[in-house]
Amino acid sequence: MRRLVVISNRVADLTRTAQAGGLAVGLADSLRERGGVWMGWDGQSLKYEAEPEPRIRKIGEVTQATIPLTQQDYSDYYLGFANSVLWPLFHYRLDLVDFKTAFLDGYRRVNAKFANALMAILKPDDLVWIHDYHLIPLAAELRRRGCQQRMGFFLHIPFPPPEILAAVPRHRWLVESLLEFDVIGFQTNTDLGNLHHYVEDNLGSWIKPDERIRIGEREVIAGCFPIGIDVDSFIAMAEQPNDEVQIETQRRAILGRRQIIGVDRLDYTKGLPDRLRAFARLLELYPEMRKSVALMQIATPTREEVDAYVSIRKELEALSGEINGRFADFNWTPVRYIHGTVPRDALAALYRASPVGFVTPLRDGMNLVAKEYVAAQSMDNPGVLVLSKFAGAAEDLHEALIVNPYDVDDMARNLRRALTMPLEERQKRQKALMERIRRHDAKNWLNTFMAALEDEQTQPSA
Ligand code: ADQ
Repeated sequence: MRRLVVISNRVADLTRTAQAGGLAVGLADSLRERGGVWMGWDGQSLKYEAEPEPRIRKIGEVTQATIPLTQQDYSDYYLGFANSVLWPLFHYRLDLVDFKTAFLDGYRRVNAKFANALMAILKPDDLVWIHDYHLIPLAAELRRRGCQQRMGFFLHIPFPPPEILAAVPRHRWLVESLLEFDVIGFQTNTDLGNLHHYVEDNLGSWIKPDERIRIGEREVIAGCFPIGIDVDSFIAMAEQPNDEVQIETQRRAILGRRQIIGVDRLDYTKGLPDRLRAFARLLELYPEMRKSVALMQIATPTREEVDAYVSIRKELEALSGEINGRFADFNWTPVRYIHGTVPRDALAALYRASPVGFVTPLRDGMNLVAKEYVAAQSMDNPGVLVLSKFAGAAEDLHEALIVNPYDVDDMARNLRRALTMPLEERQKRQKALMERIRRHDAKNWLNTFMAALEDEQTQPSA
């Protein structure tokens, strides 16, 4: 088996169990299984000015190679181009894009830095798999340095329609850089279709009947590879008794209360304010629900140096206070808003103890929380997943209650439907959803992407 070298902006700590962030979770699950090298920023050090050597550490079958960034890199590349330009742009939020030429320069500089560090590690026979919007120009940088290895790219977030992409300066350069990969993977057919439209309209490339993109003399495989979770290990975690969660669940059972759960990174793409409003609307429209239901929203802080993240945090704190102020009673708190990260075993137990999983992003590449919620349910008495139609997961998880995350009334009605759904219907939906998350699990994601990457019919560019 050829050695797999994975590169992502940040390398997850494989020794920790609490991990917030879909890329870290998805990749860690897949890499532990196959082994290989994982290179990226260590997520912490910002001190070195000189070009550093990667720091190497072996954890199980995975060799981690980490490089530090400078403060300037962090500001321009990470907070700047990646998270103030590409992240909002790719999530269709042009109103939040904050473009500066210095950000673009930083983005190119750090991609060049990653390429230099990689050149010291790569062996001729390696398969190179690069992840996410931070590193789109990395293949081009590596090719410039003479790299001939097969290179794949997976985009964890959505790929926007051409008319949105066209709003950012140098969008053509960005897509041309993307096309330097041999294999480009997307979460959904919608994302893949958006790339097809862009290359046909702007680059004069064409899509062959076998779906490969023809650019001059080269061919690129672009496909849909929906990411999944390690279903069995999640089930095992959910089935393990967790004392703290169990005590809390028993208390709720005595009081005749049921829990709706939301779990997210605290991000403006996740639709959190309207999710809270929808819960309040449920209490308004159906007063009989008061005191019999509560919303637990767990939100991990991320990217707090970016202004848009500071405002979403304030908005949520105010909203949860407002809803509690309006509806709470001396013995009932409608919204429990937890600003933090929960260990994965506790998370699994919490999903299992919640009759409704409420997942309402305004736009999301896939959304692994939706899949984790399904995996955690017991077949005897499963909960119901209420899922946004704009999550990539909705392209497959048809048996969830699919909602419009911009329509508060629609979400409130579906919450009620979920809370009053007969057991037989819940079981039927759960069975179908479980089959779907098994079909597209972490292993399948890795294997299908690897099969495309190992397909030698596509020649790397000279
Ligand atoms: P994210 O935007 O981070 O991922 P998601 O797919 O939902 O979104 O993954 C989040 C992961 O972090 C889940 O495994 C979840 O359990 C965990 N997590 C989130 N909040 C947590 C908390 N408060 N405590 C503990 N754990 C928490 C990006 C894309 C997604 C895509 C993934 C994978 O934005 O669309 O599904 O990558 O490709």
